[in-house]
Amino acid sequence: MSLPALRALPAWASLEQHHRKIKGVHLRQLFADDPARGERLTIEAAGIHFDYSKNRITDETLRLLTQLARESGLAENIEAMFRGERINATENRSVLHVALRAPRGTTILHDGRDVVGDVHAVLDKMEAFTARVRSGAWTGLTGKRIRNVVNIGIGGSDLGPVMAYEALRFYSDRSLTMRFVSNIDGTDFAEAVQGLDPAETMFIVSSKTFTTQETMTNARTARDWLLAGLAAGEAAVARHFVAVSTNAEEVAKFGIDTENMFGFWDWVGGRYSMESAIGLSTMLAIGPDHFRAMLAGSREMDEHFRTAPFERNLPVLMGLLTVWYTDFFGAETQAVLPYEQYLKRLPAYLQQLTMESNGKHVTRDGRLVDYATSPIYWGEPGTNGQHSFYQLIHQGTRLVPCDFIVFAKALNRLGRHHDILAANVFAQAEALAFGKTAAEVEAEGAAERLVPHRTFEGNRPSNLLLMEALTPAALGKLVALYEHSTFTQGTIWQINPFDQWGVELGKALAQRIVPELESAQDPELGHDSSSNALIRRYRKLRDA
Ligand code: G6Q
Repeated sequence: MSLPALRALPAWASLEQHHRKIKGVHLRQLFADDPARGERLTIEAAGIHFDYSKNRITDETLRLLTQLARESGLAENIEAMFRGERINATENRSVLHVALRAPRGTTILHDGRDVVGDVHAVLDKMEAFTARVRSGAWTGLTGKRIRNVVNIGIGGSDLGPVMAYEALRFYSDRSLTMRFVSNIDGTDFAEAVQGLDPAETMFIVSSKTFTTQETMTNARTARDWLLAGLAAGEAAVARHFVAVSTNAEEVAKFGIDTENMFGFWDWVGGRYSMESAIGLSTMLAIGPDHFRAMLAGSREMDEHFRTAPFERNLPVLMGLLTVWYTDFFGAETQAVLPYEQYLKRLPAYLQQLTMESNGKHVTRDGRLVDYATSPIYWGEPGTNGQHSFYQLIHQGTRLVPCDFIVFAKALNRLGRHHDILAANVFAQAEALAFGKTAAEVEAEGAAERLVPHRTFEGNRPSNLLLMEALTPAALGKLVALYEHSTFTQGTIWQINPFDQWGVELGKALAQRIVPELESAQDPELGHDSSSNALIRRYRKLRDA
């Protein structure tokens, strides 16, 4: 669908005008004007209580933002995705991660084929495999059961599995040791296998393409480590390696029995793949029932996204708020602050999801954008961040919209810990919004010279997501929520969130430089003077 340029949409002009009126209005004022605001500007969606009252918005803002979504064709775009249209036009692919969590018996057609059946066939295969490993029926070459599982993958084949493993560790089988190797830096592999007995170790090589330089280098190192450790021949590979991939040919070449390959499809993008077979390590850790519960959670959010009116649609609202701050307030970043230690890798996971998706400067039809696209996502779990970078959020010169995430029930109930944790998240959202005026500081008896230092301007916006407990389903909901919020943003910005051409240039250059570092003779270098000098110096230092 060809759209008028974003700035030419009527809602955009209205939002610009509206922003001029609202930018000077303080949240203190907005709350004073409407005593019910804190309850009114909330929604319940798929078990998430979403409080967006502490945003610099009025009913008019919401009306205009949802109008922008309509004028941008968001409803049509959502339907196009769910129908399996090739909305990833630059790669001519459908985008069907929603099919990964479609229940058995439902139908989603892709090129005339029902993919839901295929999805469940793979899930069943993963389940059978998981049962064999967890029961000890699957043994390594020497007959010992598998006690260690090492996932080798990078990017979308790593960040989701690591995040999900950490997030759902509470539910994991503690008799299995799970490790993850992604970086080409040999340290990653060396540390991941520290203390592991090769006879009890299984590697999952997770790579959609099975050609990724880092993953294949790590996989070969793993094979050498295993064969040396077991003093065995190639036959050991089939007992200690399985693959998650779409490339059966390369998997077989590596020596992995394709019986032990778990497939997925080109309509699952890397950063949208943690609920496909790429989640095999997750299933091994938490078991099939919990894994399926995670899928059901995502499914609930998918349904909500597809059916709820924009005004009550959680991913749509979150996405639109990000557009509001990015394009109208000039916010450059978005902080994600989970008050849940198990979600410590969520910000890193979301960095890929959001920034690899929407870090683009060209529209779907190839025009340069004249507005800002994805903000920089970042964050750390609370309360740790409070003792470090929150200073900047409270009193710095930048506007940093925050997503706070907290659960009412602790998984590890220890004395007063959880209430103190929750008190802190509520306190932070309140302090950011309302601040502390100079008059209040003075009234507390602060020395006059300290008053400016101790004044908090406030008016710092945040969302607060309150959920009951961090269950597998809750994680599935959060993942789908951010996926669809990202989709909403990409739709408004008229970009394709599903390709990633920007990672190609550096990859290609590295391929060219590797032989220049490895050659025995000093190589002819044809780079710029800086790169040439760095390569020479590196060779010299390395060989000294
Ligand atoms: C994700 C990206 C990227 C990809 C990795 C790994 O959306 O495409 O992060 O997941 O480059 O690719 P393979 O799974 O093919 O090894």
